[in-house]
Amino acid sequence: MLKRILSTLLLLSFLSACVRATPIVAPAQTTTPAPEARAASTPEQSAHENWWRDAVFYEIFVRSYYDTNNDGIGDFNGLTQKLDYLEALGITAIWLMPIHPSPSYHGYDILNYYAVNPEYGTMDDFKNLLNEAHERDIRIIIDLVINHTSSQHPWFKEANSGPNSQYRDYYVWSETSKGGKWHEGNQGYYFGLFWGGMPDLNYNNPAVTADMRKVADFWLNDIGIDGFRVDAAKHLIEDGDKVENTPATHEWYKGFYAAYKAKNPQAYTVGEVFGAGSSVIKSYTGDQLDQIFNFEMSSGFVNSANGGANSGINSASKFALQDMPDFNFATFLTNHDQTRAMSVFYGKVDKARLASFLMLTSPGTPFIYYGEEIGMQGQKPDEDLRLPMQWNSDANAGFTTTRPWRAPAKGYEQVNVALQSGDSNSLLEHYRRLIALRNSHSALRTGEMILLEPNNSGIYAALRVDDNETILVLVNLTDEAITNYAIILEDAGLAESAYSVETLFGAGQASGPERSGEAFPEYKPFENLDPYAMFVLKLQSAAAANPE
Ligand SMILES: [Ca+2]
Ligand SMILES: [Ca+2]
Repeated sequence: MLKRILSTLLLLSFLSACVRATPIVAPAQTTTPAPEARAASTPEQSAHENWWRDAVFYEIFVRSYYDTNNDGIGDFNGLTQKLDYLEALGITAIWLMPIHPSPSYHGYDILNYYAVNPEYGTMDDFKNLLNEAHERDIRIIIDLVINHTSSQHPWFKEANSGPNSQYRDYYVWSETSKGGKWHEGNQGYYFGLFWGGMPDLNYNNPAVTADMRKVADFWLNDIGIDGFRVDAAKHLIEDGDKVENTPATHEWYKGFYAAYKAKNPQAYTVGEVFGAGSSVIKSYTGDQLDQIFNFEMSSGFVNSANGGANSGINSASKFALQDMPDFNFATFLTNHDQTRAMSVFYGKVDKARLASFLMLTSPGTPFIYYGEEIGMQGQKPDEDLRLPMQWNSDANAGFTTTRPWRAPAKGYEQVNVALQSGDSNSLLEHYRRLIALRNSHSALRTGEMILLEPNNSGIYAALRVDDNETILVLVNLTDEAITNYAIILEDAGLAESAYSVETLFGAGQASGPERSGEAFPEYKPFENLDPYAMFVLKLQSAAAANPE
């Protein structure tokens, strides 16, 4: 193992040296390694046949990450420069918010699906980023915005030229206005669920479906990205007044799934079904999209951390155990559409630690929103949820040397990567430790979850179990020490034996549970749980520890 790591490091430094010695104007000749080769290079991370089950994702708004050409706008080359930071953080995959040409700063109204936003760089810059990421075993997915285009997209401009346009049927038209979602066009009204600048595409027209499959094929197989985050996935096809989760929408994804999997079985899609909990997720998973974001779990993590009670995460986990018992979905704290977690917590770092701990020790594929790992804050308007990354205490948070597209958050001088790097008490190092722990313990990623019911609402406790190991996750969610608690292991399926305990995360030596006759008595790994104490404990039965 060590030899492999060393040789990988040598190879990486050699490759980096090659790339970095090359002038920016002439990108190094790069080839994307085949997916098989990449998978083979990280056996310790391939507990599951589908790579996304073992991944830790990081969501990035390119415009706000790092600016390398001094125009105040983040760019692909900036992100490439920060890959070492991301590798050290331990993430294994990146979701890029839209990277296509667009009239708006956020990019969710697209002008050209086959090009990249020139403000972010060239296609060669993007390919270089993709290659450099792959060299570090970091995969990249991009936003796929297919419900609508920009009203400035050539298809819509042509469609809006009149009822006889060959592209008229690419969009949804009515001769009369039918309400607020219908917008006046040339000789008719078009449907635009979000606003008039985002006309909905008409997926009842097979030509639109064929065009979007071409787009997906181009990015997956010509460019070589690893998958898509599908924007506004539930809104694809309307059925009268019903504008979400229609049977036709589900049918469309079945065809899409079959098409992209046929060419590339390891291509991944994660759908945004805003507000979805496990029961809705179930209706999309298996033959339509690989995963869906679980908003129920997200609220559970954030509410339990914020409110100091286990009811949030426990109820979300119970819904999952009922409808999606393998937790084959994506989790997160908050995303680019929501108040940042640290703002929900009014800047209380202990609560941010708790929330990230709950997410990173739970099943489901976690997505970290950029800056969350250092405790960046942000509240609406939307632009302020997506502010420049806070790299250091210099002018403009080290994001750019010129006037940024939007000023970084106030107080960045106290909250940034440079200050927190290497400080073992920082939120950033807390994230690093947790991600490293998750990456090295398959039970934390894809093990079964057994929710324990401690007799104290301030305690969260769960077992994570797979063939390799049994792990106990234990948290004091409150700001007070707790001594009055006990964990019930009755139905945990533990073997009849004494147990030794290894502390994987947290400080202190825990005592092990001991079976007494028919049952485990109430279990207290520690007599006293400090405020916000967080533990990951590996339970090993005496029988397993001392094989005959
Ligand atoms: Ca730039
Ligand atoms: Ca639609």
